Amino acid sequence: MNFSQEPKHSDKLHELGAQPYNAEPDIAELVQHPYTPDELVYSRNHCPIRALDAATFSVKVDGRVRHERTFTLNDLKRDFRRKEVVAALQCAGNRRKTMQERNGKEVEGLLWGEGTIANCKWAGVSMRELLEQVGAPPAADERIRSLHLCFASHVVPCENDDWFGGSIPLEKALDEGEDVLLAYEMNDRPLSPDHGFPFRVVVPGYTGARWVKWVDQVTVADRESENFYQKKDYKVLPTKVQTHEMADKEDWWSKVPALQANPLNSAVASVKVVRPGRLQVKGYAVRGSTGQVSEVDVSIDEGKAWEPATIIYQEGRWSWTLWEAILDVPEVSNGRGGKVWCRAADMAGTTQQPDADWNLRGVAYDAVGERLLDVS
Ligand SMILES: Nc1nc2c(c(=O)[nH]1)N[C@H]1C(S)=C(S)[C@@H](COP(=O)(O)O)O[C@H]1N2
Ligand SMILES: [Mo]
Repeated sequence: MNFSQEPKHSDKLHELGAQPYNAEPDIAELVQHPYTPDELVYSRNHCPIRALDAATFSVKVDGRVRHERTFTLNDLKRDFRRKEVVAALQCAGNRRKTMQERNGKEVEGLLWGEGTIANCKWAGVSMRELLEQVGAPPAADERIRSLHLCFASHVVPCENDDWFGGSIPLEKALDEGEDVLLAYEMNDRPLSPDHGFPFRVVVPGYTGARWVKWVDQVTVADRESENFYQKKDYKVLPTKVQTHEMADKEDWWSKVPALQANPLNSAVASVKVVRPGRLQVKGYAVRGSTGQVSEVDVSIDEGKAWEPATIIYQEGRWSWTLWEAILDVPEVSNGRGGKVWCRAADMAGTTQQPDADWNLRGVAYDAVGERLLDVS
């Protein structure tokens, strides 16, 4: 494998860590674009980023398949059609800082704001077609219900494990309508090294940790991935688990299932004075496991009264939702400030709740959005 120097990162992102590189955009800027431009896509890494050589880098598809095979980028492009999907990528740690602030209790992990989300057009190979090619059990086979599809990247050691990996139920990968991809493009361009060049996994609706970058192995397996980031991280531990020591000692990691689908969520991204006392508020919402976002409401009285925001962008099953609302708030122009809240609901009738429980790792925070009407 050929490594070149560390790639250059976008100067539009705020860095939370340099090594490994972790950075997120300003959300007021983020919601200006339905498709997140590459330079505003957050970067989340548990390992150093390497620029790989696409001519030699390959992914092996193995496990419970009839004939395992190895593919380079050229093989994937030659042997399969190109499938596109618009989907929001989101880190489980999105809104972690908000969880810490609202619950008044420290969480463990990088204090991400609300910008670890990106809505992109992904393109690559349908995971179902790839699996069919190597003779994985077909979707109609009852046995697939208990099988998993494991993804691994052995390119470089991570913070808590020698490699990075994660898994999803095989059933999800074999369902063409779930749109799982082995992707080689983001926004109609080859993936950048930061985002997984030459290829990464795309799992619409699931937490970012399963979207394994620089993936070099895809395995049909009886068990979920053994990787640290599947088994000992990215889990919503019960609130009573207050310390990492307790989580380890009482083995909470094996009692709690891996986080897969993202929760229904929303955030207020910007507040702009249109004229004195009249504000334009913008934000995003993102679907959870029960369906696409159908409505976003805003409130200026802590959720006693809600009024509908206007949805200005949504596309297909997996995109994020952009919304805006015009609010008449005379007090604000008199210098009294205030707050605005936002709340998303989905097609199945699921609605975001006012509060969400604290969890040790600060993952999947999904209480209603909140922002100061700070217009000074
Ligand atoms: N190989 C590898 N893949 C990875 C990670 C990683 O550290 N290494 N981070 C994961 C996590 S936690 C997230 S949220 C997404 C972030 O993708 P991005 O950096 O393209 O935004 O990639 C996932 N895939
Ligand atoms: Mo993540």
